Amino acid sequence: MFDLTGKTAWITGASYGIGFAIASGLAKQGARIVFNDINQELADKGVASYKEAGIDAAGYVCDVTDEPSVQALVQKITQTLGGVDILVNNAGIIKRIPMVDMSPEDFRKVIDVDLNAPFICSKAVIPGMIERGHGKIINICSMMSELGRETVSAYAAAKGGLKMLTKNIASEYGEFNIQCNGLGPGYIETPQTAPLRTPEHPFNKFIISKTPAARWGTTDDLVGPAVFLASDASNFVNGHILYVDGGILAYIGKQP
Ligand code: NAP
Ligand code: GCO
Repeated sequence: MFDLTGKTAWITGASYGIGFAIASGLAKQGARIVFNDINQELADKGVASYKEAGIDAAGYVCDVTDEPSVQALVQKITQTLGGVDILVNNAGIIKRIPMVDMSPEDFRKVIDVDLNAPFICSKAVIPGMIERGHGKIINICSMMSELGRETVSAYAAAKGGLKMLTKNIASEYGEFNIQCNGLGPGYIETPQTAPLRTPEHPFNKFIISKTPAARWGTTDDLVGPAVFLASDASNFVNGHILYVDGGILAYIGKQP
């Protein structure tokens, strides 16, 4: 039930980081991989990285906030590979700025990539999924889908919205055998969190004290849960946010 042979998976923003790890895991289960990045250099680098991992991934340049280019990419995937069976809305940015110092432009930019883009990409693939009678959409949520913290107001608003978009897609399209779920990573070692993981950064120790597993997550920790949500094993799981956080959301934190 975890076999993805014959399925086409499109993972957005997956030249590296969490998207790359999830795509690699889906490929190991037999899925054909398509990914996009915002510029050619990164897309080329991504193709080379997948090749190194023995994966023949198709990489395209596409800004997920731009509906015409998203629609064009989905059309190309449909013409060449028969359509998108699994969509992982992974592309995302964060801007860590105290809210009162944040410009509306910066706030909008985060909402655009982290919330509007998953709407645009899901809207582009759902008609084909309805036609083919099945589909999986996995939205990469966050601890910030549930919790707030200083300087990440836009990101938390986006990821909170993404949780509800996930539930709404599940509600609106479940009858067409489309399952839409969220994957909520805890704090994971990727370029996005690199600024928080320098040895002298107080956040480093803080997160370890807030995580029962007493460690940062790795992208490998996310692969099994992603395969589950992408496969027949989760055909009756819909509108669920699967947190992969080492227990952060269950824990008050180690007393100092
Ligand atoms: P990352 O290392 O910053 O990678 C993000 C990827 O998204 C990059 O490839 C980036 O491409 C791409 N991207 C950004 N804007 C894009 C756009 N407009 N169009 C297409 N691609 C775009 O981030 P990550 O840590 O792997 O995170 C991936 C996802 O997991 C994000 O949604 C993030 O919010 C979420 N997440 C991360 C953590 C964590 O601890 N790392 C935890 C929970 C959730 P460029 O390099 O060209 O910008
Ligand atoms: C931050 C981090 C987090 C992680 C992740 C947690 O500044 O708090 O970047 O937002 O990226 O989303 O689940």
